[in-house]
Parts: sequence; structure tokens; C-alpha cells
Amino acid sequence: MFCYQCQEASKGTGCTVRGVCGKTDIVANLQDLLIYTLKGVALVAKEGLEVGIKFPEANHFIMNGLFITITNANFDDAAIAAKITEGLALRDEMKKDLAAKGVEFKNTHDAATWTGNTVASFEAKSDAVEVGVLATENEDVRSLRELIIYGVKGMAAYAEHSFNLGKENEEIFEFMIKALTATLDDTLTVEELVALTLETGKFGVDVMADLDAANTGAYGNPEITEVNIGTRNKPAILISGHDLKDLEQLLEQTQGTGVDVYTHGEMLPAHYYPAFKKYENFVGNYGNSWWKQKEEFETFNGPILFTTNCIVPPREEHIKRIYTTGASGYPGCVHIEADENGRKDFSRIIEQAKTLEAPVEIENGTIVGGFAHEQVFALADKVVDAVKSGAIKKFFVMAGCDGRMKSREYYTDFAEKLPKDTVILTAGCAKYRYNKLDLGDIGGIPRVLDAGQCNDSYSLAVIALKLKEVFELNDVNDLPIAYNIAWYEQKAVIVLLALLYLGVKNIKLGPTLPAFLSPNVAKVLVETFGINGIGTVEEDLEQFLG
Ligand code: SF4
Ligand code: SF3
Repeated sequence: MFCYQCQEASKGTGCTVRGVCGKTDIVANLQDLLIYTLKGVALVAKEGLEVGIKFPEANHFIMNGLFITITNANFDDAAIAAKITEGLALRDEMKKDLAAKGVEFKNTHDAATWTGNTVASFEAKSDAVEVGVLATENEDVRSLRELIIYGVKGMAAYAEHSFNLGKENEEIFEFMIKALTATLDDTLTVEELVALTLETGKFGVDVMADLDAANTGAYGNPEITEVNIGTRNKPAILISGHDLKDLEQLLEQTQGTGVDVYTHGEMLPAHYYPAFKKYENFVGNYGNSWWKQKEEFETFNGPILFTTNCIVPPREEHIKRIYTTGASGYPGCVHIEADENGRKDFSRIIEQAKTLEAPVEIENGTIVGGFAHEQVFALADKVVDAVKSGAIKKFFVMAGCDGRMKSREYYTDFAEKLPKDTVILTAGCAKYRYNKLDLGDIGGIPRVLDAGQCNDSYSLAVIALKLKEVFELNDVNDLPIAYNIAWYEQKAVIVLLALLYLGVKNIKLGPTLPAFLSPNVAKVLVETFGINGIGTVEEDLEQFLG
């Protein structure tokens, strides 16, 4: 195996024996082979698009396949192998379809022609050099190809959440096809790949806008909300990940059963949506970000439902009360599939919950969030006045991911040491590094404004663009907003590319720069966009405020 797609890549260069995330080499290789299979499907789909033939099934397959390979989403080798089998069959059906319509598929790339039908044959194939990341010898080309692939993985995750709410965007699918096939094209120059990287950011903005519209269309605009972090004395289910449709179904099905529902990690912002407030059994948020789950699942006592990443390989004794759905999966954990109408039957989770103890309270009180674009616009006068009067000197966008590295203590420290006339804008699980600190408020505006999940970084961009308009500026970089982003997995990659596309400069990225950036590609990012790594809290504060 060779994998360097996340921030915790071993030694800052890549995992080669077993992932720091817990991915085995078999799972890592099968994920690479799944991506390779998707590229084959994309080659055929592209040929179709060129003559006006569309394959909706291929769009959905590509989206879901990409999502499965995101860090910490799916550790289930059997499920990934089944997906590869499905992909090969789909690819060959598509070729037949083209032929039946008089279109001869002439591309002879191995990704479009290889076959296999057993897990053993997949394992053998996935070990081959041509399949994995290292297939590309030139390190700059490899770096750009992977940067694009990781961006598209994040894009696929957001597209799938929209899709689950009945929204799809053909342009996003066509871009995924273009991007996947481009990574097989040896004729593309480094300059062309850089351009494609920026184009990935454009579709990143679009996919986040789509998801924002899907979420708010279905559940209303997030509003200021105090979320309970304590517990009550009833059996309960913990739901994690990002998929709001799954949450809705779980809340519906638990009505009247005596079973409570709590959110974990990235599901916390669900509490901000008006539509979920009507559920009396939707009690609060339990615990912290994803990497603390082993301990928190122990004290939670009830079953846990993962709708997406981030899964940490569980303790053996927890497996029987962990369930997965959507793109997520873990060997031994029951996976719940949707029926043809998208309905998921969570009754076995509910039945199990009834037999287990209520959660142990590990903290109490509340945290405040719900500052997505509409809520901030509703407060616009107050915010603009505070900026004009100098009560707010600067905003710090500290969106992104959390992770287990000790170096992430930087973010708690940074939040604590920020001057009292600054406001943090956050989204994603990065917030858990400072959302329980008492940072106070500025004239009633809390100093930590949480917009929501990582995809709601879109809200932060919308807010920035709105402020630019209000203050009549020509450049978004002239606003009193600084960016200190934490990243971990590939959704953060698409968020970052989206910000670059919107013209945001001088983003600090930490806790370390991606292992997949070659020195030359890193240089382009530094020179063109002023991207830079974090230093010490003092140095960085000096730089931002100095
Ligand atoms: Fe390593 Fe991250 Fe890849 Fe897991 S996802 S194998 S931790 S680089
Ligand atoms: Fe978190 Fe995985 Fe990235 Fe959605 S849940 S931000 S790390």
C-alpha cells in the first residue's frame, strides 16, 4: 500500500504498511483499485458524453465510489471488493450500450479493459504498480493528479448528501468524469493540471452551494441555537457523520419509542436546523470530535450510527452496537441499506437501544451555534456597526477538521490568545478545539460563530462576499478577515480549493502541509496564493495582526 491522502500520513510522507487511520494494506489497495475502476467507468462515460449519450448510473456510481475511499469512511474490504465487481460490470455494460448505438469505444487504457472477478484477483491487481498513487513517476504530475482526485473525493461526498435529498447537478458529475480521466492522460502538462486544480475549486463552490440549498430547502435555515451537551436518563442512539437525511429518518422512526437521539462529531450542527427542533427526543450533542470516539462510545452505552466518516477502528466489544450506512462501512458492523425509495429501516438499532443503559453524562451545559449565512445576515447591522466602531477588529476563519495529533493544541491556544476584539468564524469539526472555551461576546455577538459542518464553509464564503459588498471593496482580501484553516481529510481539500477559486489569499494551513504536495507544487501554491504553514501561536498572531 501507499497512501498519503490525509494530514496524518505516516512520518509526513505516506503510510506504507498500515494506515495511521487503521486502514489495512488490503483495504488501502482495494480502495486504490476502486478509484482505478472509477477511472475506467469515467473513460467510457466521457466517450458517451462526447456524442451526447449520458449514463446517469455511472454518475451515481462514480460519486459513491469516490466517497467510499475518503479517509475514515469505509474499512470494509468485502464491501469495497463488491463495489469493484459492480464497477467492472457497469463499465462493460456501458461499452455495449455505446456499441448498440453505433459508437465504437476505442480507448485501450488498462483502466478501461482490465477484468477480474474474485477478491484474490482484485488483491493481485491492486498490488500492481499501475493502479496506485505511485504509478505516476513524475512527482509534480503525481502531486497534481492526487490533489485533483482528493478534491473530487470531497466534492463527491457533498454531492451525495445533496443527492440523498433529491438534488443532483449534471455539471458536477461531468466535471468528476473529466477530472478522473484527466489523471490518466499523459499528454497533459503541469500548467494544464494546475488549471484543472483551480477548476476543481470552482466546482467545489458549486457543490457546496448545491448542498447548502438542499439542506436549507429541506430543513430551513440554521438559526442561533443552544445545544445541550449533557444527557438525560433514557436509552439512546448516537448518530455521527454528515448526512441530514439519515438523521431525519432516525428521528422519525424513534418517535414514541422511548429512545433518545444524540449527535456526535460532525452531526452537531443538525441541532441548528428549525426542522429538527420539533423532535422532543432529539436531546443534544454527546462528546467531541471524531478521534475521541472510542472513549465516548464506551460511556455512551447505546448504539451508534455512522452516516459517513470519521470512523476510528472500534474496540471489539463495541462492534455489535455500531451500525453504518451510506458510503461508510466497517467489517463486522451491520450496514443499513436504503430501499429503492431511499427509505432506511433503523428498527434494529432502536430495538437494541431499548436493551441498553442510558448514556453516562460526561459534561453538562450548552454550546451555541447556528451562524450560517442567513442568521449572520439577520444580524448584519449589528456586525457592520461593530466593525465600523472598531469593536470588532478582525474575523478569523478557523474552519476545517480536527485530528488526533498533539500539534493541534495550537488551535486551542490560538483561539485563547486572540485579542478580545476578534471573532472566530468556524465550520467543520475543527471547532471542537475551542467551542467549549468561554471566549465571551462582543456586544452580544459571540466570539465563536459556528456556521455548521465542513461543507458549511460555503456559508463563511457567502458571508465574506456579503461583507465585501457592504463595505464596497473590490477585493475579498481587503476585508478584515484572516484564514487559519485546519485540515485532515479530503473534504477539507475541496473546501481549500473552493476558497482559492474565490480568490482568497494568504491562507494558513495546518497543522502540517499535505504530504501529497511536491516541493514544486507547494511552491506554486505559495507564490500564487500565499498559502503557508502554521508557526508558533505568537509568531502567527504577530503575522496576522502585526
Ligand atoms: Fe495514512 Fe491517512 Fe491514508 Fe489512512 S488515509 S492510510 S492515515 S495517509
Ligand atoms: Fe471532520 Fe472527518 Fe474533516 Fe467534516 S468528520 S470535517 S475530519
